[in-house]
Amino acid sequence: MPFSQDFAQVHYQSENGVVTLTLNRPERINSLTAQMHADLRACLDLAESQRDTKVILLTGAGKGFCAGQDLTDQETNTRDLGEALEKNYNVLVRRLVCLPYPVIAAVHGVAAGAGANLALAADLTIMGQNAVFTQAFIRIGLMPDAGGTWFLPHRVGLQKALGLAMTGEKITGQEADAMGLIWKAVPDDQVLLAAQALATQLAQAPSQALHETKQAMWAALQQSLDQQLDWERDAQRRLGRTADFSEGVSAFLEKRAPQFKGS
Ligand code: T3D
Repeated sequence: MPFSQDFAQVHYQSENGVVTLTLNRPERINSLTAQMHADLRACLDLAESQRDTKVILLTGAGKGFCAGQDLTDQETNTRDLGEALEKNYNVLVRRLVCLPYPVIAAVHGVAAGAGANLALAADLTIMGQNAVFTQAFIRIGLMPDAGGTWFLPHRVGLQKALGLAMTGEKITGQEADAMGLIWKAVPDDQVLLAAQALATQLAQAPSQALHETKQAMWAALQQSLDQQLDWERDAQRRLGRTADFSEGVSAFLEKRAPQFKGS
């Protein structure tokens, strides 16, 4: 059953296993506030409490995905930014990466600062070809946060990572795609459609295999080949005992589409 709920700054919608979280402060390009972080936590709690959740799709209302931290926050210049990261951004990034299902970010218009790194915390990031990605931090005297200093060098290598972070240069979705920063750039007017199509595809895929794939890939960024080979052995052993594996093989042999059930 389709379900939707409006939180103060995030819209929650769930349909056919796809939970869409729409950042909803379009007048400030969905810049992040403490309230928005609280809403995102509540939305993820809700998604995780629903047994049929298969995929999380992150998007933004209005002209852009997310402009990072809300700089109109009265206390921005005086508060302890480390505490703000620990309480909000670090919690969010860690949670997205650890969720047992794929997270897709649909980036249209602009993704700046922590908004750009929120997009990178997704497992798969889709951007509009002309959408703008910028590590805007340096322009206000900060360094990348929300995982940026980790995501960037892992995705594009040290040189490009340092260039993006030290200059804050705006790159397009097309450039981000070419340098391997994102999964795919698509025509600007098709970002949400493409992300929804991908989410629907993944919602119908064998969910345990997706979960094991996600965990193994993230783990690989910190492990040796030797450790990964052991990891793959154990995970594939688990998957080999699932009903979805039997169904996949049967469907192949019977030349029909598989019907995966997540078991
Ligand atoms: O503080 C902590 O907790 C530490 C964590 C920090 C993490 C960070 O994210 S630091 C980086 C913060 N973000 C930025 O520095 C980006 C600031 N915004 C921009 O550079 C530009 O707005 C954009 C490149 C994102 C988009 O430009 P454009 O020309 O498309 O739109 P605009 O006209 O600049 O923005 C539209 C409105 O949104 C405008 O308001 P107005 O003039 O119509 O009343 C603008 O002020 C507002 N807006 C945009 N970004 C933010 C914002 N308001 C508050 N905070 C923002 N980050």
